[in-house]
Amino acid sequence: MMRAGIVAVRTSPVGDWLFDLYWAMYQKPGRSPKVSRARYMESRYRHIMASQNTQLTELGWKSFFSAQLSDEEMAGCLPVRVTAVHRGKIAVTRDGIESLIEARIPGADAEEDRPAVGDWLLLDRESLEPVRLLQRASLFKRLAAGGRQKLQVIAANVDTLFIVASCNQDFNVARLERYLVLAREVDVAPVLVLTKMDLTDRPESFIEKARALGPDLVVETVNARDAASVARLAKWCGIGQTVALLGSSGVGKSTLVNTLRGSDCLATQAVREEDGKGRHTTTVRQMHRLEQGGWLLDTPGMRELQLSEAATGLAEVFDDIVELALTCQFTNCAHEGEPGCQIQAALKQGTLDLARLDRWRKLALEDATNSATRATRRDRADAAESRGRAPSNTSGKRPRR
Ligand SMILES: Nc1nc2c(ncn2[C@@H]2O[C@H](COP(=O)(O)OP(=O)(O)O)[C@@H](O)[C@H]2O)c(=O)[nH]1
Ligand SMILES: [Mg+2]
Ligand SMILES: [Zn+2]
Repeated sequence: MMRAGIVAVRTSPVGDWLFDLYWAMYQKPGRSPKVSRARYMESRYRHIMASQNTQLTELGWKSFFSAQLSDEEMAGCLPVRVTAVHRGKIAVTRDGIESLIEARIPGADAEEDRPAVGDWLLLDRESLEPVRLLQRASLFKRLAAGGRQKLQVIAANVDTLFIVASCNQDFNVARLERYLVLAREVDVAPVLVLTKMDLTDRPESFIEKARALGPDLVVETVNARDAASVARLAKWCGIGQTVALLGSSGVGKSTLVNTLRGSDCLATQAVREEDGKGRHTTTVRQMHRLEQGGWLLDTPGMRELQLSEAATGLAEVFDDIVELALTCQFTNCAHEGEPGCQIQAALKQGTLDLARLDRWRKLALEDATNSATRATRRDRADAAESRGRAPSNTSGKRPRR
């Protein structure tokens, strides 16, 4: 306790200053200190730790992260949050102070180990050099554009995902399903935010389509330009809460950030009237602090993302289809006319929508293809080794027992 107390006092410039002043006053000959050095140190320690803890909590610090620190790290390291990612540099925040540091972390060369916005990073207290990234509570990543299947980290430690869509011709069920799969896969609670309710006579028709995406899905309809309307999103933006925004260009993500922040810090874009689409304006990945204590994260680069290794998310968003498939007569049923296919039966009965089945097929195929490519790249050695093993039976149909 005391050792840590000294560390805490010594590393705070104000603590150092107060400490020196205190000792200068009480070390004068003839004056006896009213409190012992130990008690002084302890009260300073308590005060500093308490204020540090509140500041960390405001940044989103949780027991999930503190539990990862060893005793040595507890004494020798400072946790900071990565609040912006620039080219080669990252902005880290602590105690309300933001500083730009090198993005390179020693020994962390894999793409997935690079700092993403939202990450918690340990710095050495003395040198302020990065020590290590803490394990993430959630991580959004994507395959970088181009055929190389390179992984890119987008955002870490997100509590809620605002999936943003607008009440106009841009509203696209397939795209929303894709975003939902992603949220479920990463295990981040999704909220579907329908913007531009002020521009439509029939917001109900969009709400209805949105609700059809899942029985438990939270749907909120707003005018993103109106603070009173956007206030209904406040419950996800409390102290220390991190909310990421995801949605096509022009749906109102930056507008939401600005309205929630009560400032015009982000450039929004004029929408082309004829097709409702906007141009891309957001480029840096950054966390924006809200008055009510939460953090908003605009995430360029996530909207065009491909699914990869998202089988769990797919199964959750399309649980109706997956449940049917589990009761098909053949375990490897392709649902294309095999006897005893429950999916075909549901289509005939009208309990399953063909369009929804097609969207599921498309996403499942995309996921399978990307996952396979990545697996191949990741484990070439293993793949080479397993080529020697007997191939699995893929020809005949396998009846369910
Ligand atoms: N009337 C109205 N306009 C909106 C709403 N949300 C966004 N806009 C406008 O739509 C355009 C695109 O918004 P923007 O926030 O830049 O979209 P982003 O690409 O998702 O960040 C801007 O001109 C906004 O003013 C809304 O709820 N109602
Ligand atoms: Mg924007
Ligand atoms: Zn089937």
